[in-house]
Amino acid sequence: MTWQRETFKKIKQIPREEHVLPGTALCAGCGGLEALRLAAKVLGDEVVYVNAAGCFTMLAAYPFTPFKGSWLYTTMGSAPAGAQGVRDALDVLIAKGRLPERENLKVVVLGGDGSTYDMALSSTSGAITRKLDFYYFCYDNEAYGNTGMQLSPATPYGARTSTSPCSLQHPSGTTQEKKDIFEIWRAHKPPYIATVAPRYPLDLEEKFARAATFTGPKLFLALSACPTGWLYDPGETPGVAKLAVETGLWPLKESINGVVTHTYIPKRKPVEEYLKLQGRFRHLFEPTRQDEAIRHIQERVDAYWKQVKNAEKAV
Ligand SMILES: Cc1ncc(C[n+]2csc(CCOP(=O)(O)OP(=O)(O)O)c2C)c(N)n1
Ligand code: SF4
Repeated sequence: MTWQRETFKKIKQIPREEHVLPGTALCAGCGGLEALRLAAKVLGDEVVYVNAAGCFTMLAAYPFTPFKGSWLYTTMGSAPAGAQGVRDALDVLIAKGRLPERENLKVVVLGGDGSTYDMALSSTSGAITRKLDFYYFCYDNEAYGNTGMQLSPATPYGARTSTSPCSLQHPSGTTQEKKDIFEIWRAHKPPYIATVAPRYPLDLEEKFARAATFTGPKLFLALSACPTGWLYDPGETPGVAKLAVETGLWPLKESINGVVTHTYIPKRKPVEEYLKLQGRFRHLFEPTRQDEAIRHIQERVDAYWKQVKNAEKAV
């Protein structure tokens, strides 16, 4: 099935107005910040961001903030619970007539993969089960970034992190496979889930526009190329982020009421092209090439896309 964009067909349709202003304390070349900047173009300013501890906490170092809207800081495990409190307070104020409906706000959780895939999973599960009307924006840099790039459940096979170094026992870095949080969310039956990547801005904006039509939990998993943790020059972020999608490692897809559609089918370059650009995978190529590990990564991607093709044939 070919996915059609309805709202964002051309780049010039993306609003020019910025809602995440420049001058944050985040690293130069932060792919997560680029994704948030684009997301905010659809979300607008009528937002309360509920931010789990992580890199994005640096977005609001009192008294400075790049947001025109509001921001609340929570612990790593409790941003969805914080979002529930904010949503409930808004609903009560509106119901009592103390806040006009036109001043209603969107509630948006900001969480890294450490929170999203790991520490906040139980409060997320509770919030989805309670059908909380909120957005969850996960910027996935595939590690616990803010505290020095420790292994997270989102870290992919073969990556070296500060707690999964390559060693004689583990020459290919981590042997864990990235947790499939998209499917964990889908099992909870929320109305909307999407993966996005900032190098595909029309795809990203369209998904935020679609999500706005649903009441209930809405997840966005944003590829967040991270020069500091993935060990490449900040100027390389666009190339790295694009190759994540073009190799098929970061599929662009959405789930509407459980029905999954891939929104972009890449021609699929070899994964090696993506891996080679990043220091976190350098041990797979130097001092000796680890063919088995590279083949393993390629085979996992091939198997994923084969299953996508089979599923689409079956429709
Ligand atoms: C329960 C708990 N353990 C540890 C920490 C310390 N801590 C603060 S930020 C952070 C890393 C968060 O990782 P992630 O959610 O992936 O976001 P990122 O830092 O990559 O943006 C950690 C471990 C904490 N705040 N709370
Ligand atoms: S460590 Fe990575 S995710 Fe965190 S601010 Fe820097 S570039 Fe962004």
